[in-house]
Amino acid sequence: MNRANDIKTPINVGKEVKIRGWVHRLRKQKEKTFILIRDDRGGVIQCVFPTQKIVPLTIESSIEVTGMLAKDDRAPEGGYEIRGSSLIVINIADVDFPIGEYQSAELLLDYRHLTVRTRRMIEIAKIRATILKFAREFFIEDDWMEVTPPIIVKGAVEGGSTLFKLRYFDEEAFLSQSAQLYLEALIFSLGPVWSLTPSFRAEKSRTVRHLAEFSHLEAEAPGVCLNEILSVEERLISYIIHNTVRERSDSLNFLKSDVPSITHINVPFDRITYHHAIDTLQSRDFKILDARGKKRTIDVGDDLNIDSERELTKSARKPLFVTDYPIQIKPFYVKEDVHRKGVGLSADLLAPKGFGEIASGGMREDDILSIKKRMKIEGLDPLHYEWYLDLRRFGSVPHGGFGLGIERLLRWLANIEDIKDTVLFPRTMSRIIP
Ligand code: AMO
Repeated sequence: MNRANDIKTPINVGKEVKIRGWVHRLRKQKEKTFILIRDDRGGVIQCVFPTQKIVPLTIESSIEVTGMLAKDDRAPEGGYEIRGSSLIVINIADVDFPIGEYQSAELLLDYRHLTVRTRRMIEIAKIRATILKFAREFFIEDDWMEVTPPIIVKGAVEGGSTLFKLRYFDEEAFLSQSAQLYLEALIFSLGPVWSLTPSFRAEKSRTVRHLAEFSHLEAEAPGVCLNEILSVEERLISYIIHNTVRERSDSLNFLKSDVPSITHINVPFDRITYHHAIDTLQSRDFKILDARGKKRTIDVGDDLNIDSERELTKSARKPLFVTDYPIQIKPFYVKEDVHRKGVGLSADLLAPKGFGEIASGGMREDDILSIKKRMKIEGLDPLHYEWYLDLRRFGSVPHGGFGLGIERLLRWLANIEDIKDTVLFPRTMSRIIP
């Protein structure tokens, strides 16, 4: 079946064309009825019928139209229209289609199963699919093996407070927060590996960049150093964004993304140390809230949060790696620099223009005693991680990797304020339907 954008070309003018789709807009005049028909990829074309010849129609009814293609500059979306000769109704929609032009964000989320038919969501879905396509292409070309780690797991990776518990037969299990530990197990026999899985975080905070379920792209490689990991991250992201801009410029422009500035991003990305970041924030008198909700100046030892990352990147032009975090604010698996006690060999990657963290990665600790000690500090029971500790007992090698949040990348690239709009069916603390 033809799609609107394939039909709308000069060679089809004067020829009979056929299209199947949904009534996107409907305008009835005394003589003529104008139907804007939307195909199954969101393309639209105007169809015109004599009003007395047309059956009563409603928004979102599914129809099949046949007619002659004509060029008419008054026609929306490209100046072509179909002068209809036959109209078959496949399904007449109820009269009260709930999505119109001006709806609250909450209502649009309540009706997300129907909102996915709006132009905005269609363009977002296209960009998302393109990002995933080029991510996979990058790894294939760079000789990484794709693997499929489990989603139901027994242990935390990113701290116990954001674990989703579930009943697994007669025992307790969790939804995976990160595939990292499993990827670490695979590098000994499969070399550089990567995966794309849903990760789950029981995030209690409502922010514009946290979801309870997100698409997590993770990679892990043996025999690498921190610089090599960061280089893979920047090459991957650069490959994704340049190809996505090339293939989806219309969608990005529709969403008012800053395409020219993204086009100018190249590797290497910028880098600052954690201490430099704190100095910068202090010089701007940047305040954070303490545990009692009182404002105080940010200090060494504080983690960077959504506000501090926004402040650091609000005028940045390219992504920024923050390196050399104090080891105590990083998870148990982050390797401590043997030459600089207390410094973690890891880095967070912050997107420019205030969008903040999109990826995080680094070298993995290979000293088994140190891992066990830090697990205990984090309240994790090393007994649950015996299999992981085996990786340090049997032929451990220096290794590292990273995790990239697809929704965070899409949010930055497509200039989307709320991360809920980067997913077709978002999961948050207050939303599990539809
Ligand atoms: P981290 O917890 O920083 O690190 O997660 C990696 C990346 O995943 C994305 N992300 C999220 N996206 C949406 N909603 C959330 N609630 C959410 N939480 C995280 C972010 C983040 O940068 N295993 C380590 C990574 C590693 O060292 O390999 C990890 O999961 O983009």
